[in-house]
Amino acid sequence: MDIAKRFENNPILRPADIKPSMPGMEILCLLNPGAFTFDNKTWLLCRVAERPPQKEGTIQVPVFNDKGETEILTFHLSDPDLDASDPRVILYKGVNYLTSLSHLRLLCSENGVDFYEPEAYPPLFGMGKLETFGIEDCRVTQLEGRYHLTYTQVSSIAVGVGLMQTSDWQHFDRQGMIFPPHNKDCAIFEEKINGKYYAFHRPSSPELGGNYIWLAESPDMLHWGNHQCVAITRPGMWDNVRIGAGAAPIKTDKGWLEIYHGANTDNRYCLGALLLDLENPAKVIARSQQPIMEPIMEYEKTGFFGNVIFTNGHIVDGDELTIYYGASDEVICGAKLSIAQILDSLDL
Ligand code: MAN
Repeated sequence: MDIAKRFENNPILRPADIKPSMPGMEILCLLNPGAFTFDNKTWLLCRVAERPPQKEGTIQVPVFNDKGETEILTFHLSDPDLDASDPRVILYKGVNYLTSLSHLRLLCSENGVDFYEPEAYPPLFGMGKLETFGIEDCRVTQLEGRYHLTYTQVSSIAVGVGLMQTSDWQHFDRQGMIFPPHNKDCAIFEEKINGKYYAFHRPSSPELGGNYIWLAESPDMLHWGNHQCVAITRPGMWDNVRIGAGAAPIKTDKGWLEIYHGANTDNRYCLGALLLDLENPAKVIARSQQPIMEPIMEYEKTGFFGNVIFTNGHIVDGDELTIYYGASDEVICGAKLSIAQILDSLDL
């Protein structure tokens, strides 16, 4: 059952609301923001997906080259070697390219609903060989006086998880890849457990196994071990093909509450919840049978890639959980949920 109360003015951010990062680019999608509080404001670290204006009969694909400059590759739609059936990714002669290049943009708000781009905080772009196809879907964890950013690093050779750390949102320590390919959807817990850092991550296995949620622990956030699988996809259900963690789990009396996304065979993305033991988060106490939020509004059903609700950022205030999410892979929306109601829905 959908128990989310959507913001009345959804979508709160659309591609036209911000400027492209450079001349010659247009913003195709604004999506999947990390969320955090800083300087008494609510902030979103939004994924901005850009591409050059398209010329008829072709697909123009942007990539970062070795020098960190944006280069445009052109593919002809009539080329028999081109598979352009997915709007997000094309396949040419056995090689995948993304149709857009994502960077991360900081926006802030006094009321959590009306967001603007402050001048003093520059965008974050991909850097180096492992980010030539951009950076995406950043989770922001507040811990020990710093912000820890876990995001998807995309390049022609890999999709993995990178870590950046900051305390002022002006200077960033780029720590490189912490979970090697194929991996994404990483969220670091906002508290240590028995002296160790914990994180969810989502390795993908093309043969045995699948797209499951895993848990790892670390002494320093750079070296992760004791990997354990905590949740797998469920045949015949709404999350039967792909699942992945959202933002950092919420600490409740009943356990760690994690909001996750699940996709089915039709690529329909819904949200559900997992409840994990406070002392041993590898132990699952409960899991949503039905989604707690699913694409039902027009802006969630149609867009760049329709029928998608994807979250990787939220703000907790007592029982009130404000989720920020990407809808239809194109716009950013907000919704409020009651944590008690989510726990009730788990039939504990
Ligand atoms: C998938 C989708 C895209 C994303 C790529 C790379 O194809 O989630 O939106 O850009 O993976 O992460």
